[in-house]
Formats: sequence, structure tokens, C-alpha cells
Amino acid sequence: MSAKQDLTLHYRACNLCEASCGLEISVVDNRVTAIRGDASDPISRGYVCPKGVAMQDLHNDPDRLHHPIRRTDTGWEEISWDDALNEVGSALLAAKRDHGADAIGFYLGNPITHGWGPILLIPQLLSALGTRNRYSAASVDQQPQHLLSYLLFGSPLLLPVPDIDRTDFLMVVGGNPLVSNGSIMTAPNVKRRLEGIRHRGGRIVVIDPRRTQTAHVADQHVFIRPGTDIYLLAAMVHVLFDEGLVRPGRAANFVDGMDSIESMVSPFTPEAVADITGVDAATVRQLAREFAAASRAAIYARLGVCQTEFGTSAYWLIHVLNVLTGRLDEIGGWMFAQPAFDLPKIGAKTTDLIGYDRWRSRVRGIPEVAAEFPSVTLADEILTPGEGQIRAMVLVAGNPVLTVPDGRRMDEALADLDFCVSVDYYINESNRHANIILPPTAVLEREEFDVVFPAVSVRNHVRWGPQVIKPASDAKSDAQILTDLLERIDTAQLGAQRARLLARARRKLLPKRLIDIALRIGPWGLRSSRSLTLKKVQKHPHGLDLGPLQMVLPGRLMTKTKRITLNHPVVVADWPRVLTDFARRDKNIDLPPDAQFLLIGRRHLRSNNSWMHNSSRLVSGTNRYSLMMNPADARELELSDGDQVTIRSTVGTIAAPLEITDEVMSGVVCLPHGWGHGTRSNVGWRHASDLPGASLNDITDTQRFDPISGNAAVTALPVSVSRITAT
Ligand SMILES: Nc1nc2c(c(=O)[nH]1)N[C@H]1C(S)=C(S)[C@@H](COP(=O)(O)OP(=O)(O)OC[C@H]3O[C@@H](n4cnc5c(=O)[nH]c(N)nc54)[C@H](O)[C@@H]3O)O[C@H]1N2
Ligand SMILES: Nc1nc2c(c(=O)[nH]1)N[C@H]1C(S)=C(S)[C@@H](COP(=O)(O)OP(=O)(O)OC[C@H]3O[C@@H](n4cnc5c(=O)[nH]c(N)nc54)[C@H](O)[C@@H]3O)O[C@H]1N2
Ligand code: SF4
Ligand SMILES: [Mo]
Repeated sequence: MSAKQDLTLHYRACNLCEASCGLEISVVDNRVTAIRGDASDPISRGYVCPKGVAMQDLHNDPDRLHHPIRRTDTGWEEISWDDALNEVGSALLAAKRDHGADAIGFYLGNPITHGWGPILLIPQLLSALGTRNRYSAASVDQQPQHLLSYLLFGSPLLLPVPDIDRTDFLMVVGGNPLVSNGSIMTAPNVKRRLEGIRHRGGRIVVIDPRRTQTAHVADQHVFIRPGTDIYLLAAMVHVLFDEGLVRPGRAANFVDGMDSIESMVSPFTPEAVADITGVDAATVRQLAREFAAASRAAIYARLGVCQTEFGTSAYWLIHVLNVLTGRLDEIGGWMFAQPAFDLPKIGAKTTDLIGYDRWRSRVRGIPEVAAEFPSVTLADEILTPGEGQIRAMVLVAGNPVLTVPDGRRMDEALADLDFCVSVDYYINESNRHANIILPPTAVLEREEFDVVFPAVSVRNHVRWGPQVIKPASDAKSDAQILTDLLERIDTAQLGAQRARLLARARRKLLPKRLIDIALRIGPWGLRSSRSLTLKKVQKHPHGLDLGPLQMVLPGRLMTKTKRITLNHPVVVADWPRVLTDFARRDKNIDLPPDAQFLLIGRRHLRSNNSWMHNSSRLVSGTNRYSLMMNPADARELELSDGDQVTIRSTVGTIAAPLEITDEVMSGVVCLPHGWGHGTRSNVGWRHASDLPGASLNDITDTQRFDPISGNAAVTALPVSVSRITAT
């Protein structure tokens, strides 16, 4: 038989970013030979980005781990799954027995958010372990959004998205969807969707300290001084009140506390914020007026707003602007998806996600958000002796040494543990300190049902992801690894008989039976005309389109009162801090004496946080590590393009080649994170380790964070830059 006859085509969604594009995957002899966009996918319609195509490299990568490994004095050795899981179970239970449950730390990374397995199993594992020391990448990312969704709408997972397919005016603040492909906004082929706005005669405005790829396709780009969005947004709200543009519409029936916001924003006149933000007063007024006047509009913000010291209060103003102008839950506005698997409800009812500040972190007293502490204090909790000190760590799909502020200290902390287990298929900068690494199957080797991203999609949809290639017979998925570990913990804690019963129930229910039940009782289930069941969903290999977003409020609110308290006491209590900072900035004290620039981050279409740099097809050309600087600043410092420079913060110093470009505003420098694989020894991704670069998070600061949500403030980092002189 020729290879051609062996070729089979498979369809499923890409899980490398939130866009969830449909893929057409060619397989010959159980090997991926090509990946294309699936033209029949009703949501992504054939779009695919270079990462989706490069997914095959992940499956064919010789550096990928396929068997559990254990660290020994002389290096890593392969061990059996049974030995590995037994050792992990005993070590975690020993830490709990000797030091208490909080001695076990848990860090969940970003890449496995798509699958049902980790999402449904991790809460069970955490509750069996009983630890409060839970951390995730969310606290270097979107924690302000979760907290505000909990405070305003009643579930941290009830996250509104801009209805970009029907809006006439989209304001993007601190997001670069053309590169990130949309975040907390599942919108495959964002470019086509943004072009749609302009074809309808609408407008796109981008607020960003860099003229990004998204800014290039917008009608207007406004440079803003990093970290000052809160003042621009407050001034826009001020203009709405001042000019009588507050028109909440239907929301007035279920939103309380709108009037009191007027006095909160009264100091923030367009004139008062102009020097601080770098946005002149006329532009602030124009933005507010245009936003208020558009027939359908939404203001959307992401990392540039969340990753600041005022992440929660600034992002709150995004909600306020949408509510006051009548955009909440209106077509073309700020809407909620209706996922077939209703995670905002199921997650809220079956876990301890619902809540805020029920307990605080031991060392720095930072409030929990959705039962998590922020990653900015993980190293403190490992390195500070005392009751509750973390001594054993579980790392799942994460690389905190490169992705959490002050990576060097995180590195030190992980090296200091008594025990560390990682669930990951690479030896990365973090789990090189692990005692045991448990490698899961990769995406195409497992069935997948996305329980997360349909909840933040700009169009309702559902799909089942079949297994495309068969893994080795002894391979385990993330879900199987977690289940096996849970069984061992249960056996030790509950006794063999009860553990066996629990395990049997779990195996019966997960995943298919549970997904089927969730679909049947969900918004598109048996009480709707769609009558969705898992079987019906599986009949649509390209995914099932459930149509545009629908108005769901106030019915979908999960607050106790079924109303929204817009002037929420948590935000009101933070306001004096905002006012104090404003007064300080007003006196022009913006940078510490020895800093010249504010550093911002950058993402590239062919990079993905700290990983996928082992794929040679992804790490060439423009996907590179460089420090962007405005020509005027470079001239003043007498620096030339390509110069090697040092970037110094209060935390540390790293080096980078300079790239001079007027893309970044004066006073701002810009560097990507997730690089620097060659700066640490014994990492397993060999190609990535040969690449130049350093880790941006070696100079970010764990003391810079939003004290309300705990989110890391990695943007607007004060730094100084100087040429490395040859010695
Ligand atoms: N300075 C700065 N820091 C940042 C950011 C920033 O903008 N600036 N962004 C932040 C954001 S938004 C995020 S989300 C975090 C991400 O932070 P992390 O989640 O900590 O890091 P990643 O690089 O996404 O995770 C990579 C690891 O997951 C593993 N992995 C990939 N797929 C799977 C899988 O299917 N199963 C398992 N078990 N493992 C898998 C990879 O092999 C890799 O080792 O970084 C944050 N850090
Ligand atoms: N190709 C690719 N896609 C990805 C990822 C990736 O690493 N690579 N990561 C994924 C993940 S985990 C996430 S969370 C999303 C993130 O999705 P986005 O938030 O869309 O991604 P970023 O490119 O980090 O966009 C942040 C923007 O904020 C700007 N910015 C920085 N500081 C400020 C500020 O103070 N104010 C304002 N207004 N803007 C500021 C930056 O210049 C940048 O353009 O992307 C996801 N998609
Ligand atoms: S944009 Fe790229 S990485 Fe993201 S889901 Fe689509 S193909 Fe995958
Ligand atoms: Mo993220």
C-alpha cells in the first residue's frame, strides 16, 4: 500500500491559544504530515496561524518526554508509571503529614486550559490534598477580570466579551488581538472580524504605548503612557457624566450604584489626566463622545490594563464605561456567551471558586481570589520558614521561572523544595528542579472537549475533539495522570474500599458521561430546541455553530440579589489608593530617580509565552528577542540599532540587542517575555536553548502588583538602559 492510500484527514480544534481554530490534520501511518485550517469550521472558516501549523512539531519533537523520569545524582532516569505515581503520592502525603496540608503548593500553567480533564479534575485533587497554597498563571494575567466578574455578576467565570461581529465601534485598550488572536474573547481570525467592523462603516480605536499590528488596522491609535490607563478611563467616565452622556438603557433595571460613580471620577478631568497619560484633553473628550454616540459599541481591555498596579480598579472602569453607555448585554456591545457546557454555573456550584478574601496568604497577607493566591508571592511561601511553608510543589503545565515576576528568586525557591513533581512533556526552566516529571500525551493524542473557551466566545459554539493519532500504549493524558494520582491520595486518606468506589464513580462519569449530562441540562440542552447531547455534538466534526450571542441579563446573573452593584465596595475601598497615586503623579513623580524608561511586553504570532520555541519553523525571522526603543530616545542616549544594551530594574539586569523603531512611544521600551532558555542549565528543549535572549521576568518585581486581585504588575516596569561597552 502506498503512503498516499494511508493518508487520513481529521478535524478538531487547535488548543494552542484561545481562538480555538478548526484544523484539518493529515495523518499518514499515525504521524502528522500536514495541518491546515478547516474551511468547514463555521467559526474559524479555514483560518489558521503559524502555531497551529507547527503543532505537528510538538508531536514529532525528539526532545519531548514520553516516559516518567526521576532526577538522580547523576541525571534523569526513566521509571515506570506505577513507581513514579506511587512516589509522587507518598511524597505529597508525607509533606502533608509532617508539615500540614498547606505545605503542598500547586501551580497551574496556561496551556491546558482547553481540556475538560484538568479543569474538572484539579479541583478534586486540590480538595483531596486540602491545601490553600494554590497558584496559577491567571494571577500574572486576568485575575482582575475574574474578581470583577465575581463581584459584579456573581461568578468569576461569567466574563463578558465584545460582540465584535455586530459592533460599530470597538475600543481596544492594552490588547493586541491581531497577534494574540483574541484573549478572553475567543474570536478566530480576529483580522477578518475587525475588517468586518470597518466594512460596516464602524470604527476601531486602539489605546497602546506601542503602534501594534492591531493599531495598524484601526482607524485611530492613541499612545498612552504605560500604567496610566486608569486615569484615561476615569476621565472618559467623567466626560460621560459631565456632558450628560450617561444612558444605561435596560441595564438601569438591574444595575445599582451608577450615580455615586460621578463623584468618584470628579477629580479626573480630561485636563487633569492629560500630562499623566500623555493623551491630550481634546482626545479624551473625543474618545468618550464617540464611544457614547456610536449605535453599537464596546470597550475591551486585556493585559495592558490587567498587568498593572491598578488592574482591578482600571478594569472596573471598562465595565463602568460599557454599563453607563448602555452596552452591557446589548447586541454589538458587551455580551455574555452561552456555553453548551455551562462552566460559569457548573464551576461555581461544584468548586470553591466563588468568593474573595475568605483567607489571606501567610507571608504577605494577600487576599485569595477564587481560592487562589497570587503568583507574586509563591516564592515567599516556599522560602519563608514557619508553619504553612510550602515544602512540596505540584507544577502542572507551567514554567513559573520564566513567566512569574522575579524568575531568579522563583528558580531559587523551586531548588529549595523537599519535593517537586511536574506534569509536563518538556524539561523546562522550572521543572528541571523536579524530582519527578510525568509527561502527558500531547493535544492530538487525546480526546478533548473544551469546557472553557466557548464561555468567552464571540459566537456560541460547541465541539468535540477526537483523538487524531494514537500514543504509545502506556502513555497517559493529563486527565489520566491526575486521576491516577487522585486514586493514590484517596487510597491513603480514605482507605482502599472507599477509594475504589470513588475511582469507579469517577471513571464512569468522566469525561463523556459528565459532558453529556452537562450538555443535556445546559442552555442548549433538553429544554431548548437544540436538545444537545454529546452524541449530537459528535455528529458535527467541524464544530456546531450555535449562532450569535444573545441577551441573557438579568436572568444569567449569579449574584445573590440577581442585581449588579456597580459601585462595588471592594472597588470603592481601593479608590483612596487611586487618588493618592494620582496626586503623586500630578507632581510629575513618575519614574524612580535612576530609571529612564517604562518597560512593556510584547507577543509574537509565532511564539507562545515560554514554550514552542523548540520548533525551528516558529523561531526565525521577526520572531526575535530585541528591545524596542523610540528613535528620539536612542539618539539622546547615543545608541544605534543592533547595539547590545543592558536593561536594569531594581530587581536585576538583563541584556538585549536594541531595535530602534517609532512603533514605541518615547519614554517606553518593549521586550518580549518567555525567552532566555540558554541562560539556565539542564533544560530539555535543545533548539530553544541555542537561541539568544534572556528572561524578561528576571527583572520584573514581585512587589509590583495589584493588591486587590493580587495580579502581577509586569507592565510599566521602571528600567534604565545602557550600552554594553566592549571590554
Ligand atoms: N513579563 C511577563 N510575564 C508574563 C506575561 C507577560 O505578558 N509578561 N504573560 C503571562 C501570561 S498571560 C501567562 S498565561 C503566563 C503563562 O505562564 P505559564 O503557564 O507558567 O507558562 P507557559 O509558557 O504557558 O507554560 C509552558 C509549559 O506548559 C507545558 N505544556 C504545554 N502543553 C501542555 C499540555 O498539554 N499538558 C501539560 N501538562 N503541559 C503542557 C509546556 O511544555 C511548558 O513547559 O505567563 C505570564 N507571564
Ligand atoms: N502568538 C501568541 N498569542 C498568544 C500568546 C502568545 O504568547 N503568543 N499568549 C496568549 C495568552 S496566555 C494571553 S493572556 C493573551 C494576551 O492577549 P493580549 O492582551 O491581546 O496580548 P498582548 O500582546 O500581551 O497585548 C497587550 C498589549 O498591551 C500593551 N500594553 C502594555 N502596557 C500597557 C499599558 O500600560 N496600557 C495600555 N493601554 N497598553 C499596554 C502592549 O503594548 C500590548 O500591545 O494572548 C494569548 N495569545
Ligand atoms: S490562532 Fe493559531 S494557535 Fe490560536 S487556535 Fe488558531 S491556529 Fe491555534
Ligand atoms: Mo495568559
